[in-house]
Amino acid sequence: MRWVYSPAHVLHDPVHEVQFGVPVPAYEVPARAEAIREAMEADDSFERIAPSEHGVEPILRVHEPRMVHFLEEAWAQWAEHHRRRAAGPVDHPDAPVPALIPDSFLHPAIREGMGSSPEPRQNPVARAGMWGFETMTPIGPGTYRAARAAVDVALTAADLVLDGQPAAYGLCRPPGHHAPRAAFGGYCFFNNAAIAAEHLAGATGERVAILDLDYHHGNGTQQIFYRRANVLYVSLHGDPDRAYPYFAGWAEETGAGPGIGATLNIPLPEGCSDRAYLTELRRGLEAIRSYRCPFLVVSLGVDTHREDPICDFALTTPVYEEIGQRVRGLGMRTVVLQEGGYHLPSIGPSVRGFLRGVDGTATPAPPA
Ligand code: Q9C
Ligand code: ZN
Repeated sequence: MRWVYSPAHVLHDPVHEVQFGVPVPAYEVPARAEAIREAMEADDSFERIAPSEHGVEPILRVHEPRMVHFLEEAWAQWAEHHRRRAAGPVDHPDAPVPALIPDSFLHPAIREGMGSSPEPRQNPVARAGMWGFETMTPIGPGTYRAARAAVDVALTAADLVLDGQPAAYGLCRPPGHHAPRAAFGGYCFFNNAAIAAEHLAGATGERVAILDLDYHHGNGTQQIFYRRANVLYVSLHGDPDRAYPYFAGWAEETGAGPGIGATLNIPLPEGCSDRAYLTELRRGLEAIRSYRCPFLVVSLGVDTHREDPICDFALTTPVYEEIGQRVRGLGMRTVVLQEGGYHLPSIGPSVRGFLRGVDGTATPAPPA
């Protein structure tokens, strides 16, 4: 299988994220993608490809242009804002500029019954609070370039499949599935999977299915396609009654308007085992089969692993191969894109195992 990687991901290098109001070491770090790269490069059945530049247009087909514009200029505006404040009595004028993390959000209740507020333009903290939805996704000096490169990785993987490869993998970093049309958050800036799905649909006129296997519900992807009949969204994830992103992912959410029936959520309990996961996966794959379309985008998060530090499922490394084989059984043209996975020692083998399953090169089971 061919797979796509850009070294530009290292430009997004957050030090801290803010959880429950407290700065903790960032989980979504460059070492994640490097661990996956190393596992892939140790396996001769994979061939690494560099991404090609696709420009900003495919992003604008999915995302609010004002948000894209904000992300493009956020760091420069924040650095300037910080320098001006630091010139006061508190800090040294050339104190290092910390990452931009919003502290105040445009909660819908603030403006209830009053119409919308104008977009803030002066203060980068206000802008971040308009376009961001939480405090775990810092913006640093290279964040925009890394996020743009992740989209190029996704689109290049989609192009490989459009050009006839049965499957391809894009090692996207930062991930994407939490970003809805008009916000960033959940370690995500641009929704790589949604942009790839739109690219496949636009290039062929065919319908596209998305299978989201990340531990977290892909609220962004669901939102982008919620009213669309030509993109099916299927997700297995930690039940939002206990798990981030808390405000989407219930089984009762099945789409709206023309998209009714084109969203399927499968929320799962704490401690979900290999066996329970495979049983529930069957329902997801059945829905994709019934949808009858040629293309599949997989949002592959391996934060379902039992060792993952921020999640609570109990999957073991070997099951990812089995999951990949079952996805292969759909017989669809498949673009696999990286989402989460935070346990550095297991993410490489888990991702590689899944891809070997999809590719039909999985290691044979030991004799019984
Ligand atoms: N205290 C992805 O896996 N932290 N994003 C949740 C809440 C944010 C995960 C913990 C998790 C974002 C792509
Ligand atoms: Zn996740």
